[in-house]
Amino acid sequence: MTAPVLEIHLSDSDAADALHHDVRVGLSADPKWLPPKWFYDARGSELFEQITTLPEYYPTRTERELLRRSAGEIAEWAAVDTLVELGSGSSEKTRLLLDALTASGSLQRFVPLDVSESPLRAAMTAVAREYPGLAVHGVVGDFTQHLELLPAGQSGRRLVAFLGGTIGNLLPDERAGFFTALRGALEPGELLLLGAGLVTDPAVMVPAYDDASGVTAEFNRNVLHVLNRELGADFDVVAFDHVAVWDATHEWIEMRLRACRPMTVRLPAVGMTVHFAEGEDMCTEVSGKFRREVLGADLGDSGFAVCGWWSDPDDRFALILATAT
Ligand code: AVJ
Repeated sequence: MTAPVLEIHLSDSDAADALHHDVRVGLSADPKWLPPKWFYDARGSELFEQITTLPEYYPTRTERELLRRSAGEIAEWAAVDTLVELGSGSSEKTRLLLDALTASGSLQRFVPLDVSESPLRAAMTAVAREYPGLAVHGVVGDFTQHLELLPAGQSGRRLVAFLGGTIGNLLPDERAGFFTALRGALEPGELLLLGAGLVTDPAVMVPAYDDASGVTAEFNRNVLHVLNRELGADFDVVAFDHVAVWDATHEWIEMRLRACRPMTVRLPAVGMTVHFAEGEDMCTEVSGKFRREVLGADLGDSGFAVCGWWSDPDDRFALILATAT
């Protein structure tokens, strides 16, 4: 087994600068907001893993089933020598792709990219142990910034997996920018495998983001623990209620934290004092859900051609295979 390689494009001080910037912008806006990537410290990553096992949270198990059905066909599409995974987290479902791609004989390397170093290291170690012939090359980075730094294919093509519905966390403009940047980082014939949540019944979608056992609420509030620790802030974390709403206009689930009383919060590291009115909402995540035509058009506009589409019988989630044209 070759020792895994870890490349760091996001140093602790880059991450601190980015957090400071996002907090300055988001907490001085009206309404207040924070980008969802700050959920994922070690504790937040662990809470997200718990979410994926909740009965209400259908995306993970639906996507896993779709991967099980499609992995063989995907492996037949092209001789892929590198599997890149963006926002890889635990890379749990990725094993289905790794199995199919190693069985087809062409895969040499796995490149997981994530913003959060410790879960990335854990995932790399586990994958390297389970797939002894595979080179594992992790990248600590942000998929909205570091796509051009991805290692090139060696002798064959790369398949870039962007799973879990994380594409829905980008706002429409950011999503278009992401597809264009990704297309720019790929050679013609290289592949994108995208996992995306589909628009379905709000009675199914909302509970997935507001589970009965309160794990998602704790995940949501975790961002305040991150700000308390990283910025010396004094959020009274338990004084914020978890809220999940379906926004039918934008077709996204919005997670919010609602102040249950008036509060003044100090954030010394960014020199801010922020006031919350009783009942004031701060947006912490949008999770977009998609319609087939819209995704196909977005991909086409950025230089991808859809060559495979798998969805579950209830049409709640889709896996889309696209080639760079
Ligand atoms: C992994 C980012 C796609 O939006 O469904 C889960 C994160 N947020 N529950 C999602 C999440 C609340 C998840 N993504």
